[in-house]
Amino acid sequence: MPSPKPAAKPALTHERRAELVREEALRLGFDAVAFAQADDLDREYERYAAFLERGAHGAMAYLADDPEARRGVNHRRFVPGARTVICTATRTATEPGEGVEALIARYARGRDYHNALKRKLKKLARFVATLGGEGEEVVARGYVDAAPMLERAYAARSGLGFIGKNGLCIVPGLGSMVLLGEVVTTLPIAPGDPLAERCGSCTRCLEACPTQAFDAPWILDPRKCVAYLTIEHAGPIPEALEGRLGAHLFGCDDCQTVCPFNAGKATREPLAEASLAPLPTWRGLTLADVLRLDEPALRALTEATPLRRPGPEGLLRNAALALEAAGPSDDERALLMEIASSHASGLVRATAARALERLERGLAATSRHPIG
Ligand code: B12
Repeated sequence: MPSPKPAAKPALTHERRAELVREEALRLGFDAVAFAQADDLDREYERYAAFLERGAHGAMAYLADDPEARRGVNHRRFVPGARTVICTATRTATEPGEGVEALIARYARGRDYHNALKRKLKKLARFVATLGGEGEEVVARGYVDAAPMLERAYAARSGLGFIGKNGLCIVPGLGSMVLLGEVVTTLPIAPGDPLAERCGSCTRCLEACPTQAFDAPWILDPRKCVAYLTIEHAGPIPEALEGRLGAHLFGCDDCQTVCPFNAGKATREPLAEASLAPLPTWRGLTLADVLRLDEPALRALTEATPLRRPGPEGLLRNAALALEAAGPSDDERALLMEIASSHASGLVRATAARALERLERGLAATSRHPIG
């Protein structure tokens, strides 16, 4: 007798898939998840094209490479037949921090997030690939940060959060101190609805920016943004901005710390993604300690963290400017003088010399971040 045919695997509804993926994403340690259709971007792409047209990408040449990829064609190159973008948010540190830690953007106080998030997105993609119906081959692939994808645009379409006037994706209940990551898949999943923008008449983020980097609400000029200048920009900081960065060693959260949606979110509770927890190293250091470190020591200290990106010279340049903004003690001034006259790096020497000159002329901008 022929054996009975196994019953065909019934296809899950798109809504059920959304429930299952949400459960799995939260189990894997993502803090929020939502679903967008993998459609091409239209108005968001136009904003991005205008951004390139203005030259706002500055030295971030990779943003201008293959611009079409950011319209959405990238998904179809790597995930032909893509139907859904699964958008995730992962909470970063939120607390003000101590010592030099307070001068490092919260997302960067732990280990480099790219590897940890990629691993988890891969796991989520593997799970998504099991949700197809009978004979339905599902392709799913993870993306985080570096891929040519307008991550905030899909996050907004999915309803994961809304884009605030500071340009950041604000997730209800979590705020904006989150990192985004996506799984693009051929699996159709019930999409979410975009959220209404909730900034109202508030403009605190625009006013708090130390370099006035917003041309208008939602429109950041990265070339003036402290995050760009301290992380992406090599060489001397442009003259008009050099004395205005405030006390920041790496990145800047000023447009987030003043945001009412982040109020009350500062907590030392363990993060779902443990690798983002602040490394204790930074807490025990002062800017003067950092300025006394040589290249090998700085490389060792920043190993496997986002602070690797600007390199030792870039970090020392930032540290000299942060010390200027923090208001140096007599000993710290003496250290700046020593650096200005004898540091091995010409960039660091010249930056310290200009910082001292501004201090002498009483031009240093006072810090928004007293170190303590
Ligand atoms: C390049 C880059 C930067 C550059 C340029 C930032 C910029 N605004 O373009 C610099 C170095 C300055 C930077 C800084 C920061 N970055 Co960054 N960055 C990126 C990256 C790699 C690409 C962004 C990009 O394509 N920019 C081009 C512009 C045109 O695209 P867009 O910003 O997505 O465009 C949106 C806005 O223009 C907005 N918009 C424009 N006009 C209007 C008008 C209206 C009415 C509305 C509603 C929206 C709107 O809509 C667009 C689509 O959503 C993304 C990762 C990624 N692949 O997306 C991370 C990313 C945006 N960065 C991130 C972070 C955390 C930061 C910092 C907070 C880091 C820090 N603490 O120092 C700061 C925040 C600065 C800020 N206020 O935006 C996170 C943001 C998470 C979030 N909650 O939104 C991302 C998504 C990385 C990640 N995977 O998590 N970043």
